Parts: sequence; C-alpha cells; structure tokens
Amino acid sequence: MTVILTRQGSFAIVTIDHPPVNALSRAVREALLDAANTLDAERHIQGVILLCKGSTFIAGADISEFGKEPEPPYLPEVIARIENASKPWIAAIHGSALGGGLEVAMGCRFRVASADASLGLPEVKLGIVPGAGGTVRLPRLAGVAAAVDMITTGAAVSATKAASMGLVDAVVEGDLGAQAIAFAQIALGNPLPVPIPQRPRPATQPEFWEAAKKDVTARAKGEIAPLKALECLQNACSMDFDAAMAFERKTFLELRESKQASALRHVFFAERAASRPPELSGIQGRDIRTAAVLGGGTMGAGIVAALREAGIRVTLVERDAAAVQRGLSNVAAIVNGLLSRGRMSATEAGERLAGIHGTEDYGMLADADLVIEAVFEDIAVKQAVFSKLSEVCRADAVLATNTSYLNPELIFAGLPHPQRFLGLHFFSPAHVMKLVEVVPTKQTAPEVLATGFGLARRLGKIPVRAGICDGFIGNRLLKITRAQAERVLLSGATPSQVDSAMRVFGLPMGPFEAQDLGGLDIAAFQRKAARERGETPFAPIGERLCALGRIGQKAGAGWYDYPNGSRKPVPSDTVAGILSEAALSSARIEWDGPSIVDAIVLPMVNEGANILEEQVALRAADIDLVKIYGYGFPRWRGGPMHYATARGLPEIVDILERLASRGLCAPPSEALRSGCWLRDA
Ligand code: 3H9
Repeated sequence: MTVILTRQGSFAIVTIDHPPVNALSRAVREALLDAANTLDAERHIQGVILLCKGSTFIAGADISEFGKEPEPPYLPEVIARIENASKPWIAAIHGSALGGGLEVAMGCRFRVASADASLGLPEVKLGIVPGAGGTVRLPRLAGVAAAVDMITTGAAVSATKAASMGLVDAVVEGDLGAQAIAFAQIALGNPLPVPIPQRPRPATQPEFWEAAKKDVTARAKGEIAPLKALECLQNACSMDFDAAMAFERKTFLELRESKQASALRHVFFAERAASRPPELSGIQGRDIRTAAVLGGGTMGAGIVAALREAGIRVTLVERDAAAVQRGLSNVAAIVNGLLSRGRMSATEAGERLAGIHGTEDYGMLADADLVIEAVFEDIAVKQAVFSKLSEVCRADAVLATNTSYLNPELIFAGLPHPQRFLGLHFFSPAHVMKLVEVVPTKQTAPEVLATGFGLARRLGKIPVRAGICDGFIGNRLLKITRAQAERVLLSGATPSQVDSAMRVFGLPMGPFEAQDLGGLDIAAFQRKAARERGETPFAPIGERLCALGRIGQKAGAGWYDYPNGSRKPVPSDTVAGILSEAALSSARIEWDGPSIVDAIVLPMVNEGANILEEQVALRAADIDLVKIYGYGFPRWRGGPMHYATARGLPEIVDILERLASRGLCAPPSEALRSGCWLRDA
C-alpha cells in the first residue's frame, strides 16, 4: 500500500508509505489523486493532513522514471487537484521536502514542518527545472529573490528559514501528525489564505533580472538548467499563472531528455552505489569514537579537520614537539579560516580545536579505534611507522595509510594482524575534497573495509573502492592527463591554449595552471620514484622547468610567469623558447579547443577501460566519481567514462587511432574497443 487513508475526528490523514524516500512514482500519484477525490466526497471531513512514513517527507519525483516516457497522472494535475480540493490540505513535513515533494507541499493550503526538516527544489542538480509548478508557486509564496536563490542553486533551506520566508506556516516539535492537526484546528477557524494561483505576480524590475542572469551565468559554468530555471522564474513574474506553468512544464520536459540531465542522473545513482560495494552487503563496519592521525602537514591537518567536523576526537602525532606545534597550527589555520568565512561560530571553532590532542608519544594511541598515517611518501618511513603502530595499538584498531602512490601491501608486509590494514587515500585539501579512495589489501577483513566506507560517509565524502596499482584510480589517470597535455604542447599548442580549452570543456582549471598552483616539484618527486622502480614517466618539458627552478607559483615561475608575486598566470617567453626547441622534431598540428580536449580526455578514457579490465575499479561509474570529486571533471558531463559512452565508442576509438598514428597517445586498448564496462550494464 503506497498511500493509506485514515480518519481522526473531522480530519483525514493521508499517509504516504513508499520507501525509501516516498518518491512520487506513478502509483503514489494515482493514490494521491484517488485520495483527493474520495475525501472531497466525505462531508464530515474538515481538513486533510498529508503525512509521510519513514525518514522523510516526499523527496521528489521518482528519478528512476526520468529515462522513460512520463506516465499519467502527471504531477502538475495531481497538485492542481489537491490545490482545488474542497477540503484544505495541510502538508506535515519531516526529513526533506524536495523537488516534486515541495511542489506537492506548495499545492497544499498550509505547510507545517518539524524543526529538523529541510525544503528545497534541487532539480537543477539533476539538469532539469522544477516541472510541477515550483518556479511559479515559490516566488508567489516566498518572494522572488528567495525563489531565484533556491531554485537556481538547488540548495535546500531549514524549516526555520522556510518559516521566515513564508514557505512554512509553522515549525513544530513533538508528534508531527498531532501537531499538524492542532495547527489545522486553529487555522481552519480563520479565513483561509488565498490559493497561490490567485495571488498577484510579484513585481520586479528589469535590473533585478539582469543582475540575476549575470550571477547565474557566472556560477553555471556550462550547465544549462540554472539559466533555464531563471527564465521560468522570470516568466512566472510576467505571465499569468497558467501560461507560466505551461512554459515551465515545456522546459522541464525538454531538459529531461537532455545529455546534461542524463549525465547528472548517472552521477546521482553512481554516488549512491559507490558507497555500497556489493561484496560488503550485510557487513557492518566498526564504530569509530576516537581516531589518530600521524603527520600534521597539509594532508594530515586536513584529515584531522575532516574528522573533527564529524565529531570524532583526534590525537595528532608528530615526530617531535616542534612538529606537533606546527601540525596543530596547521589545523588551527583551517578552523580559523572557516570561522572567518562565517562557516562556524567561535564556540564551534573552540570545540573543534579542543577535541584535538597533539603528542609525539605513540603510547597515546593505545586506545584509538582508527589511525590514519599521513607522513612523508617514502616506503621506509611508512613501514617504520606501521611497525611502531603494530606494537602500541589495540589488535582490533583499524590502521590506514593515506599513501597516494606506494603499494599498501608492501607498507604493511610482515606485520601482525594483517586483516586490520587498508589504504584511505584522501585528496588535498582533505577537509574540502569529497573523494576518498578506499584501498583494501588481499588480507583486509571485510568489516575493516566496511569501516573505511562507513568513515568516509560519516565525513560526508564519496568513497570509491580502488585496487592496488601505481596511483590507484585517480593518480593513474592524472599521469595520463599530464603526459597528454605535454604531448599536445610538443606538437604545437601553447600552455594557455591547452588550459583555456580544458576550462571551456568545464574544468575549473587547465592542467598547467593546476600544476603551477600545486607545485611541479611534487610530480617531479613522484617521477623520480617511478624511475627508481624502472618506469619511464613522460614529462620532458616538466623536467626541464623543474631543472630551471620553475616549480610553479611558489617560485614565481612555472608553466607561466608570476611577476612580482602575482597569482595571475602570464605566458612565459622562457617556456615558449623551451617548447619551440623541444618541438622541432615533432610534427606540428593546428590545434583547436575541441581537438585539444579529445587528445587529453580520450586517452584517459582508454586508461579507464584498462583500469576496469584489471578490476582496479569496480565500475565505470566509480572512475567517473573519482574524476568529478577528486579532480573537478564537470559533473554535468557525467565523468569521462559516461562522456565517452554517451559520445559513442566507435568515434572514441577512431579518434584515438588517429592520434596514436601520429605518436600522440597509446593506441586504443582491447578493453576500450570491446567496451568492457558496457558488457554487464
Ligand atoms: C523532481 O522532483 C522533479 C519535479 O520538479 C518534477 C516532476 C514532474 N527518486 O540519498 P540516499 C533513492 S526531481 C528515486 O542514499 P539519504 C536512492 O537512489 C527530484 N530514488 O538517502 C537510494 O536508493 P538505493 C528532486 C531516489 O537518506 C535511496 O533512495 N529530488 C530518490 O542519504 C536512499 O537515498 C531530489 O533530487 C528519488 N527522488 O538522503 C532528491 N531519492 O538505496 C534526491 C533518493 O537503491 N534525494 N532515492 O541506492 C536526496 O537528496 C536524498 O536521497 C535524500 C535522502 C536527502 C532524500
């Protein structure tokens, strides 16, 4: 039963019970329509309370229906029926009222919400606009400025904020159903508010829309939906209700079919699947109450800040008293940064810092549930650290390395209780970046792996399972990107051309700007280690720049010049000179933006296919998440594997063959040609 009808005195209670999130599937829409028809005919009923079972109010339309033809009854009709019911409906909101869920609530005459509820129209995050009156009703109810803000960002607001905007009529504590009835008993004794469609259009000035358009365009960075949503909102303020509804619905249906919406739906489901690898089904992770982090550098301090944000007490261990102080200052700098940007109160900042204990004494780790090592990327140093940890930590403590390139099995080799070790690879800055690669060894116990996934989720991060290879998933792909970017330079493009092409594609930064920001010395160090392992990393120009001390912004010079301490990249004559010398023997190509992007992104897809064939990644969608959350690949393109699949593999293979024939990348692999990830899709 998806919708249950009960009566309590002169009130009817319509309860939606449709796990997991009471999404508005066809069955729910039909049942709501039936309920409105039934209750209108019951003379003794005075009002209808709309409640939901489970953890949330209606979380929106059923996203899994979006790939198919819409089926009647359509949501706008259902909402219009509720809005025009002869008995006023009162939405009783707990959890999240999102998308179609909030649209249904706005079709009710009143909205009552639990204090911990949130309300939002997140459709733009799925590449669409609200499709059942959200852009038309919200401005009439909560004002245009608030509606533009909520709808074009997709951000939800708390119940209290919603009440201050007029979106919610009462915020209640205690039993929601009882409180909603108590509210209704008073509210229905007074004249009813005018139904939203009959309220006047909010008045706006042209300057308001000009400023909003400028702002939304700057934020959208290639995404279509936020600008389309703004257009709907503007129409809602200039057209009559029905015309604005029709325009919104048409826009919704068009966008629902778009490539961007398909990519964003793919990411939505990928995010949820990633945190639950099939092998961990039914396995519980351990509870983490106290944690320790070894190393208080940039990475260690970021991990400490992330753990504290999740309320976990942390011991920060460094090798001597001075290093402990530096580590604590690094964490304090992060927390103070959040404080000064208004992201937390002074009390919260104080609590965050008070929950950290700095020490050089490994003995303090005897009771830690989890230890994360973030020391220097050197195998001998890491082996020594884990050998000491094995002596002092409880046998059931989970011990994790944050290595980005080294083989965790070698780091843990020969230590007792091998089932408790794993890799937890955070991305820098660790308190900001959402990706964590979770890397089991052959001996990691399932509940230890589940603990890694559980921890990442608790920190609000996206965990992706990665197998052991050089660089796991993310850095292995990064190596390809960087090598390709240099190959493009060697055949005639400039760093600015490459960076600009990648930004136009949707990345926040091009590969050379990014290297200058992070420092070329880090990659040089990794290449040196790779050479010591007998590999031959490709970075001829990067090596020459490092040899000249051009290691990026911190040196005032890298791929670009940064005169007088500026952070604005200026094309460099020195680099141009090096490139013209180095490029002499290579065939020159007249590069344009799209072909630069192909030469960088498609070899990454080829490597992604190899990664899947080797089972280093479980799913193509996991690779997409790694690139989106670890490296800023545009979410609305769905990640590199989705992008390539949507474009069509034959075209990708063809382009790679042409590039390979000119020595500009490796030829397409068998894994790519066969579309190995599509076999089980
Ligand atoms: C819309 O409403 C368009 C309308 O304007 C127009 C219509 C005409 N549909 O996130 P969780 C599944 S667009 C289908 O892990 P949480 C999810 O896949 C929609 N399935 O839980 C997962 O399944 P599984 C606008 C959905 O507690 C399970 O539920 N609404 C939907 O961390 C649990 O999800 C949104 O964009 C859905 N709408 O967070 C809201 N939502 O177990 C999207 C969830 O098989 N949803 N599932 O992997 C959310 O933001 C979160 O799910 C929510 C709960 C905050 C509600």
